[in-house]
Amino acid sequence: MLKLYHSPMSPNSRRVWITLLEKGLEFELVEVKLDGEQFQPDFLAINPFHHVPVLEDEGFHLVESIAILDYLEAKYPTPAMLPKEAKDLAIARMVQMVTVNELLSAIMPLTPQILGLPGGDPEKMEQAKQKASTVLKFFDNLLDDRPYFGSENITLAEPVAGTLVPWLAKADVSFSEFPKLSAWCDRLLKRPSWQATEVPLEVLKARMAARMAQHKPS
Ligand SMILES: N[C@@H](CCC(=O)N[C@@H](CS)C(=O)NCC(=O)O)C(=O)O
Repeated sequence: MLKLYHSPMSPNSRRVWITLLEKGLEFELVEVKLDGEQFQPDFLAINPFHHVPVLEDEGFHLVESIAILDYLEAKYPTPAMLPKEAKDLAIARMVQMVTVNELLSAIMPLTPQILGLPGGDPEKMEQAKQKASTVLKFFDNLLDDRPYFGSENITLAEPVAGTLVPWLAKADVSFSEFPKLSAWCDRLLKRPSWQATEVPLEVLKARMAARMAQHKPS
């Protein structure tokens, strides 16, 4: 059986978890506590970069969430989660890559605000919001009359962007100018796969507060 090493705190793990659910696959979840378990020799033997997610399939270990999604699509092609037509495929891929390469790093300064915790540099937070708005506008323009990016059905773009974009509303990033993207967020948040993998804000908050306290200079 497929085995997913993950942390419920990890958006990168959640992409894979959602995709496994959307594909209706059977799998076992193994939680890796990111307070040190990722550095244990047993885990480093399967991922020397000490990151979740890792997918195990018949003794084969895969790292890197996007590579894992591609593996799942190739090995379990039904239901299809990548568009076939060139332009639609490019749209799905762009959404994945822009999320990873532009949005994720840009919004790090917003983490305290997203979680409702004190702190954060106001100037950096403002810059992060501007960058986030640029990405939201780009995504909104990519959505046409179809409910998902380049498709009538959910694609591999959704587990990547859709586990990050909806959180931005919690940092007061306005969606009012992006109605298609806003409707897309609502659509995803209603899906059983999103609901089954959502970590309650209070849990995230408590874990993040504990981590920040651990790293505070004494
Ligand atoms: N590029 C990797 C990134 C994975 C990653 O950064 N995972 C984080 C959790 S979201 C992690 O395991 N952090 C623990 C650590 O760095 O020790 C992927 O997409 O799978």
